[in-house]
Amino acid sequence: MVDEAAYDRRRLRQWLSGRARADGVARRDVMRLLAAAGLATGLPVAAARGASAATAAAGIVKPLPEAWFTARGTNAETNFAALADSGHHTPVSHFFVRNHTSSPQLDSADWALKVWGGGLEGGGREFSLGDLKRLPAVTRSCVVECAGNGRSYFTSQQGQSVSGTAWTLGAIGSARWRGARLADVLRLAGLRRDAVDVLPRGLDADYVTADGMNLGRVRRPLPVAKALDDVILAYEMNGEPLPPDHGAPVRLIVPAWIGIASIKWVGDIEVSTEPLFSPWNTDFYRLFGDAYPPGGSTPLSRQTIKSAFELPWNASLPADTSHRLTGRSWSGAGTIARVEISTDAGHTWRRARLHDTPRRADWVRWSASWRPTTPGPATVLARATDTTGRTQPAATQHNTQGYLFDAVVRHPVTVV
Ligand SMILES: Nc1nc2c(c(=O)[nH]1)N[C@H]1C(S)=C(S)[C@@H](COP(=O)(O)O)O[C@H]1N2
Ligand SMILES: [Mo]
Repeated sequence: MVDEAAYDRRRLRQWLSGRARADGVARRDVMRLLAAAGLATGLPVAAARGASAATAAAGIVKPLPEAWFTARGTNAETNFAALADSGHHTPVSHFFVRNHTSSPQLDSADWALKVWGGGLEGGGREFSLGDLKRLPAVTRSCVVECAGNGRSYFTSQQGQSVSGTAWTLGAIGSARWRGARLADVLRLAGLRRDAVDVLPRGLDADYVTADGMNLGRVRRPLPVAKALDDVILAYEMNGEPLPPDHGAPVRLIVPAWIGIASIKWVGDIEVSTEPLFSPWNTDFYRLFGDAYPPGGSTPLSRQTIKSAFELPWNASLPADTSHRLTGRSWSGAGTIARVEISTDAGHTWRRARLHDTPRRADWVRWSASWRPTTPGPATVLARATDTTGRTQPAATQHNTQGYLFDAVVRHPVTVV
């Protein structure tokens, strides 16, 4: 970018328009904000957006074409319909982004991971990217999925109010991650036998809540047992160096756990012989509400079970034509055992055909054919069951922050 000032102005405009749509800020407020920032002289927000056919989310580096993404504030949701003809893994170009602030662009030559704390023998250790690459590399295919994925259905399907980003089902992606084992790094750093928690922390900016509280850098404790099991310090995604929006140069990948565990742009890891806390395991990422204790549930760890059609919301499907309905299902507990489809709002169900060998912490693609006959509105449903015997229910127990929605989503279509 040659003209840095112009770039900054464009970014701020994008940020304002993204925020406007995410928060329902009236256009007049956006214009007031723009005026305050001295930017109201240029294009109106809507025109700036239309011109590029890209959607704007503050602080995201990669392009966000409207066909592939829905911007939600500082985040970008993958449109499931855009995955219809892609392979098992989500291309980096289509992978959802969930940022508390914005993607920092770090220089990997300057980057180092500091491992420190009372849970280590000795004074800790630093690892450069080269150091990590010299350790045995592991490759793992798994999803990263936000704990709030599907949150909007608490409201649209169950009539309940919840706080947080109103995701549909696209706050998930699957990739082939490659990196060093966190277990190897912790052992080289002198992990003590009585260590209980590790606390990875991102190098992105401090997170300041809507009401102005600075919560510091994004960080969430992880029990040592999980850290030693299958966690990766990933430096590659789908065979390429990790891109800026997904945590370059190095992020954690914590298979089967909620997305917040997979800290991006990791800069340091505290190791402790005492349980550790941060707002991300005390206030956020616990279940609060009528069905839960006053202090909330225990901190969330594993993801739940979900299914999604690769079909636009309110898709039009011609009658008396055979359609191949496709989609994906996943579970944080077992692997997917079966997927059932209903094209009559849940009265009758039939098995979908699976197109991947179900694997732990990853999704499976599936398909089912449907030849609708009667024009008019219809509802299609997909319901997965995993190998622990868990089946997606008709409704999810409410929690105030709208985490872990697992109910069958009622997907409207119109037969024409
Ligand atoms: N440092 C840092 N790590 C982070 C986040 C963040 O904002 N900062 N967001 C978390 C959340 S809530 C999710 S769901 C995943 C999203 O990963 P992605 O943006 O690569 O899809 O990253 C997690 N790691
Ligand atoms: Mo998340």
